[in-house]
Amino acid sequence: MTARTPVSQLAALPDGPVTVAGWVETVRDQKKVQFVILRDETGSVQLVNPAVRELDPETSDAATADAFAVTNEISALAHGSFIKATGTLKHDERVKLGGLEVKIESLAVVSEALEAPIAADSSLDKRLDWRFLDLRQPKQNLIFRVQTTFLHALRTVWVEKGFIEIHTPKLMASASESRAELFQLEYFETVAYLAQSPQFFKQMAQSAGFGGIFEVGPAFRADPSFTSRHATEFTSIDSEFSWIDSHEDVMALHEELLVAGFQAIADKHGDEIREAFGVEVTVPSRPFPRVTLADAKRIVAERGYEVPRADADIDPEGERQISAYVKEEFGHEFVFLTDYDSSIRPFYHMRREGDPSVTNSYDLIFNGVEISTGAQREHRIDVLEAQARDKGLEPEELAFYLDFFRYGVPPHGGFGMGLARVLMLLLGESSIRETTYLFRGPTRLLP
Ligand code: AMO
Repeated sequence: MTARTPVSQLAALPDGPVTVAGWVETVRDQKKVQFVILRDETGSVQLVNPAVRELDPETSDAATADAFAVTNEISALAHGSFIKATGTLKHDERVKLGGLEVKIESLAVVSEALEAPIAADSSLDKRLDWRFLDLRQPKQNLIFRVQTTFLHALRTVWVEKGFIEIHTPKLMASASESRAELFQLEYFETVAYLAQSPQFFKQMAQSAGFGGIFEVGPAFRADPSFTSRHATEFTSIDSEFSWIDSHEDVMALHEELLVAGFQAIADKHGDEIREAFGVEVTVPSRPFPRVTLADAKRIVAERGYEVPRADADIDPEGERQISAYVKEEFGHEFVFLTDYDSSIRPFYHMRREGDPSVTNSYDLIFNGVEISTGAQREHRIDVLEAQARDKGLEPEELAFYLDFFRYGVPPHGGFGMGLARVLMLLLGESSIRETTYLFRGPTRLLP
């Protein structure tokens, strides 16, 4: 490892010699003194050099010659270059940036930068073209530290419950959700499909006797739309577990995970998020409000918004409206929409005992946008086959999946949740393009 002190650790050191390494954020090249703000992945620090502008080779001592060389190097520094500097650390309360300064003794340009093609205020598309430079901004970096904290908190809950982490295949012989939005690719002598979700394989784990499982992995949807909430590849947070009585058990786990995740984010990043994004992280209270889909449509109609198709799912504007209602009525940022009609749910959702026109399922809306779908699954093979047929699916195509239910399977359920959507809505960002490491859409396969 290169010997250097991460910037965040400087505050704990006494005054004395240090080596730091990072990107040149700014250079203030004044006549008598030069300042360089250096940033590494942990923070920024001010480097200072008393400028020596002239050198008399006859009379100057070695120290002055070194200072002269450093002065010239600083004057030539390009924004974004990666440098390593050795010098003397000094704690000084007058220095705005962290009350610290490093007086440079020697400096080396490790990797020189060209002039940056983007700035913080460049268009989103241009920033995505140069995503590696865009991500250097502390605000962008924070998104992925928040993501790490969130997933770590979720994993802690799952692991404490004895859930098993699985990694399901993304190359499949069939569709995993509907035949719409399906990517097909050549696969030797046949064709394969990219997994739209781990749905079938997380249910397989229930038949395999794993009990609770979770997966955080890629999902693919050939969705040609350009909305702020759709990607053709996204990270899906999935969980599935056995021995449930209804979708209420799934919602309870979902709440527990989100409370733990948001608590961890608030504790670790609440201040930084307020400063960088101007939003307050609210840890949701339990239970989250629940509204049936039918009631949600009625409520938004009473608010003056008519959902375009009464027999379909609530549309994005309807989601915004019901969310606004719940915020006003219950002061809550989340709402479970429950009791989805069987006609608009996949064949694998369990239909209600005594009223098969509704399913034991829900969507979770957060700050106006759907982040998740969950359900109790149909585990009775005869009912499952009938429901598949009812949806126009041929049981032969699904033979491998239906087999999971022929050899004894416990009642089970689970959910899938879009990671980038959660982060977008938590941070008040306008698009999942901002909260996805590298966005993939209909016209974006690069970088
Ligand atoms: P669903 O299709 O509703 O359910 O997807 C679950 C969640 O995944 C996210 N999501 C997307 N995010 C970005 N771009 C997309 N194109 C996209 N499509 C979906 C959303 C959505 O709520 N198997 C079920 C889940 C389950 O029942 O366990 C499923 O895939 O946040």
